[in-house]
Amino acid sequence: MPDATTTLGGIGHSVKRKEDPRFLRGLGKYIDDVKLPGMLFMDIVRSPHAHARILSIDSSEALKVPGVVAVVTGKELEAAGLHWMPTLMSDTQMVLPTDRVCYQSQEVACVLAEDRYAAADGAAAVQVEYEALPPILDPIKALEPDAPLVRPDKDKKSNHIWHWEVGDREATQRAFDASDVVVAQDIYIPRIHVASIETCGCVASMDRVSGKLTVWMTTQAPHAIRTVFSLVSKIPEHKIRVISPDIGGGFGGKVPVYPGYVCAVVAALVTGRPVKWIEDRSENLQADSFARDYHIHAELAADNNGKMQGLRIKTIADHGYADAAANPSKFPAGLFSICTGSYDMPNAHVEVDGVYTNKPPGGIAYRCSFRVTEAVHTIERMVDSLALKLNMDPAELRSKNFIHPEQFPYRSALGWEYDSGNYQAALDKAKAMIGYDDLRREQVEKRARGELMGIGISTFTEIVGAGPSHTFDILGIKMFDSAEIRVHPTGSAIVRIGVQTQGQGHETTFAQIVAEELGLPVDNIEVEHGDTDTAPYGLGTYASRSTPTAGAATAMAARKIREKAMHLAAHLLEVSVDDLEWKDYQFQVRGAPERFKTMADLAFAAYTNHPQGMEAGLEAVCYYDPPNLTFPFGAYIAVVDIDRGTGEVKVRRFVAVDDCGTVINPMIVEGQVHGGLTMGLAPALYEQIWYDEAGNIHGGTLMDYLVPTAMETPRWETDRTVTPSPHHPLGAKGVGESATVGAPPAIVNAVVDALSHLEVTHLDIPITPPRLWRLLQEKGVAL
Ligand code: MCN
Ligand code: CUN
Repeated sequence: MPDATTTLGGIGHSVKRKEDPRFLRGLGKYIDDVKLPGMLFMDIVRSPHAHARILSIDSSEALKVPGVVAVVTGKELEAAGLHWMPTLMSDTQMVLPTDRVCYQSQEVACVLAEDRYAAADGAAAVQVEYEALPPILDPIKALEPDAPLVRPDKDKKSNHIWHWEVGDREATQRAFDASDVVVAQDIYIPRIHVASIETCGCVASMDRVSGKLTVWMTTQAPHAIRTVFSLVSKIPEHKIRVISPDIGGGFGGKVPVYPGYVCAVVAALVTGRPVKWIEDRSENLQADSFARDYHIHAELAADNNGKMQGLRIKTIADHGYADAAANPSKFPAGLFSICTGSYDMPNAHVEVDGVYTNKPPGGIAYRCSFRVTEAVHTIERMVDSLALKLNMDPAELRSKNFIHPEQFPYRSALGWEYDSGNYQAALDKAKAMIGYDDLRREQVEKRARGELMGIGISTFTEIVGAGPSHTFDILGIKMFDSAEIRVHPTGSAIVRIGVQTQGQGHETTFAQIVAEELGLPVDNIEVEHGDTDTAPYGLGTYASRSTPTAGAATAMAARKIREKAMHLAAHLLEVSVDDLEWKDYQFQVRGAPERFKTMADLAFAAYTNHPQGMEAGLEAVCYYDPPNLTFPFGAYIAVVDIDRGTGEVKVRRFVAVDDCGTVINPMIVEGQVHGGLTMGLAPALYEQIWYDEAGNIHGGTLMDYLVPTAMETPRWETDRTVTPSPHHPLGAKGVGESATVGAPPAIVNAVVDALSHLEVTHLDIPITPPRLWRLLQEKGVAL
């Protein structure tokens, strides 16, 4: 007989996803499925230049295209004071330009038409006269004193945006002076793009009767967007409704506000008709927020035994023409300062400088909670460099430096308080799964035969769950999150949460939390989110924060309900609350377990038989402000074989042991890890966006931006350890990005390991076949 928790589908059960029946049958409701009577379609004219003056924009031919209703340019927006908008990092970004464009594919004008095709024909007919200007593309050259300005509109006459540093510079210097060995490395982490299946878009509609603006949009943070819309447009917040319906992948790319959204909203207000805007694939890849683009110089100091003494990092962050990253406002370089990783690093100092260039704005997205990928890549590569220098096994070097379980809560040299961890246990498990010692022996044999095989390790620490509201905010809005639960009389319930899903399965996992806490079956619990008119205020889904914040809020709200239910139970059973205990998902009389009330009994009583003086109903709200972030971690080991004839890297095996504390749904967590690993393989071996000297984008279409398919993806071998978070009510940590953060250095370390006997100490990503083949040729080992 299944036990109570199996029937309930509570925490720890691989409940099948409630959202899948609609997705698998093609019945999801995405933005493009929103169709309103009288709806106009918008298309965008984009700049062919990376940097140019706009001499004129002639819309007359476009307006002659049958079906075209209007053309909107920056001049029109300027008249309404809407041609610039704030970014989430308090920078400014053009909605539409009035006089210059700052990157290739920048929005120049938008065309509104009766259908999508007329809009596209209209956009092609808009004539724009440009005077090309030399683009500034290299962020290092952009910092030279005589470099031309990307942003002449700014008071500061420099391409330097901000300087940020943390740690103790002098103490770190002393540690370096006193150390036996230092390894130093330049590491470039290139620009990449999330390439979610669904591109961005919106439908904006103004109801002329109620005066209410509704915007269906591909956003990961509907409430924050509504507040910012209200502040910028002066439309009262209750007259704005933002709905984030089914979303076909977010991965961070749907956190920022893009000019297209704003143009569509303005067009709906001006024309009085609903307006739909949906990006095409190249617009999505070329103009939307990108990730990474960090030029890193790192140094790691240690003593001869391999005990780390200090870490020093200097980074130039290329932010394109505007700092439109979606970081918490006090963290211009995100949580890059997690770069001391899983190691007990006594001293560290980190500096990051943000720089403007003629490229699309951004600097966060791609499944990474605020620059953690860059941090993890740096430290995991540096640890391997050190191992090579000391001629020490990289697993042994890691073990020597891990923070020990008894050191938690652990305060890092850069100021974080790690909540819990057991790094050695995860590494031991991964080593056992993959057969580490046998692989090392195999490598020796293969090397003797001239075959190139490598083993790479990454033992990373993540930092997710922003955030404690005393340090974390976005544009001043504090980063808490929320849940609201209402139990209906017949024992079913609705849960509304401030975060939402872009594919993570929240409709299932949040119901599981309530099932566990209240003893109601998961099938009877509906989860609703993404609609600002109904969901409680929350900051949205990114930075793997849903479980740490709204997950905690859901548990706490359920506990408030349980508290009230206990009083109802005491009333019904005619005992004092002190005589009751919550056991086997029921309130039982202590010592007389045959006298009990289930949550369904109590829900009914809450509406039909509640004691005089008690409020009717059974519902609760919680706004949860986490006391700390959560620090999930993992140990990954990759085995690669290099084809000496083609330079192709084949990932033969990949073992991923993750620890995200208490697991709510093991199947969903495994799915998150599988997807995350594939998104970690991608930048390691395939994906990159780069710009040529004229500022033309490369990697701006799926012809040359290589998203891995089932063909390239190895069979992931996953397992886990469980080290609960001591401060989360369920002990759970986030997991949504761990694999993307942890995987790339494991693969790079494996490739470098395969070539280490040829004096190869580092490779930048992506390690593509042509790049690697050239290196094999140089080393005289290419076939
Ligand atoms: N989970 C769990 N037990 C845990 C931790 C998480 O069962 N201990 C479950 C959660 O309940 C949730 C899922 O795993 O269903 C992910 O939870 P969490 O780690 O809290 O992350 P978020 O829900 O906040 O998701 C955001 C994260 C981010 S930031 C990116 S980027 C990313 C990712 O999720 N984007 C995704 N995974 C994605 N998966 C899909 N399908 N689509 C995206 O856009
Ligand atoms: Cu930065 S990718 Mo996720 O945090 O949405």
